[in-house]
Amino acid sequence: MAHHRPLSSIDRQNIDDGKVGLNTAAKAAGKLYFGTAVDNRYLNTGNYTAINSNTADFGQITPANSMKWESTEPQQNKFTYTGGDIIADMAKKNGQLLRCHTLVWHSQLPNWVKTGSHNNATLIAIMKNHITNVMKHYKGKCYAWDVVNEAFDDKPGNNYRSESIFYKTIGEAYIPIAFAAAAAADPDVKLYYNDYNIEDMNKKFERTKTVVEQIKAYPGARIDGVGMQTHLQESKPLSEAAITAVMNKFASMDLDVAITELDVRLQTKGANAQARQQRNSIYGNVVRACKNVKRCVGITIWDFTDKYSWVPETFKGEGEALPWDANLKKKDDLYDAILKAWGPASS
Ligand code: 9MR
Repeated sequence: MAHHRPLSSIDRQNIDDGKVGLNTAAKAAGKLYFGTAVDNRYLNTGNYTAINSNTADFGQITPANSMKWESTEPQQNKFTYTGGDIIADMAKKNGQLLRCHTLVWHSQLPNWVKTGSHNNATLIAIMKNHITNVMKHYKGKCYAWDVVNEAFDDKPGNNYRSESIFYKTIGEAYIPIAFAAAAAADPDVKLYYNDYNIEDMNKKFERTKTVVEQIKAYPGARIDGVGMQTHLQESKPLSEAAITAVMNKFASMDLDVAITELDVRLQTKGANAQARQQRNSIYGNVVRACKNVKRCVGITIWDFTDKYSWVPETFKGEGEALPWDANLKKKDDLYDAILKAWGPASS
């Protein structure tokens, strides 16, 4: 008979044996995967690859950097897929799904795109050429593509990012145009809009909703899902109900949702058990929200170890955002919180 209970010593034994993990638990809850970002830079260090290749924990991977424009088309029309191919091959070898990230973003662009002199027509052609080439190269290998990433800024009003070369040159039409090019390049892969602060109804949610409507109305364009990056802070908890509500809104627009870059950071100096407990419970809220909503396909954490997290590099004094610590040791408390939130794997 089905029953809910805390992790027992038998569960613990199964975890240690690698039989039960974050991914197997997600699948038991009806999801496609639990996954992690992986960065080419760290593949041959320590047991990094052994951990990210353990499919009990990770049934999906995302390249953290190597499919971005500066890596795939560093010079105009000269495509280089070395790093991305390594990740794609690893996913295939491990039997993991691959989320491909990302085609059109204002950041990590080569200079020829960022500071080149373009007009509307030339930049549209450049963008379409990039999308078409990269997507054709990875055809059949990606479960999903983040077609456009982070189109809106963080200032009050969350307007289109004025620093984006695409917005500056093409205007807001660049987004539906990109989705039309992506739909033409590969009819099978899932096409996503991906952003942060959209998991909070009070922030970029409305903007995202509008952009989805524009994409859907544009001839030839297709959008299958919204990627909620979900870079959260221990000091700003988001409830299960709040995240569930946002997911349900996207689902009601006939979209899949995916948690694409989950981490929950805290102030590391003086961090105590209470702060870590709060972080763990926010992770639990995200997992339960995904469990609640049928159209939520899965969750990806943005790398699995604090050692290689983007957080300390970006936010001074913050960290401890991931389930493996800086020595690549599993944090039992956070790991178990995620596992429990998925619910018992059997019974
Ligand atoms: O994890 C990535 C890090 O290694 C890069 O230095 C950084 C550069 O902007 O990008 C990081 O990944 C970002 C992702 O592509 C988009 N959402 C925010 C992520 C964290 O910055």
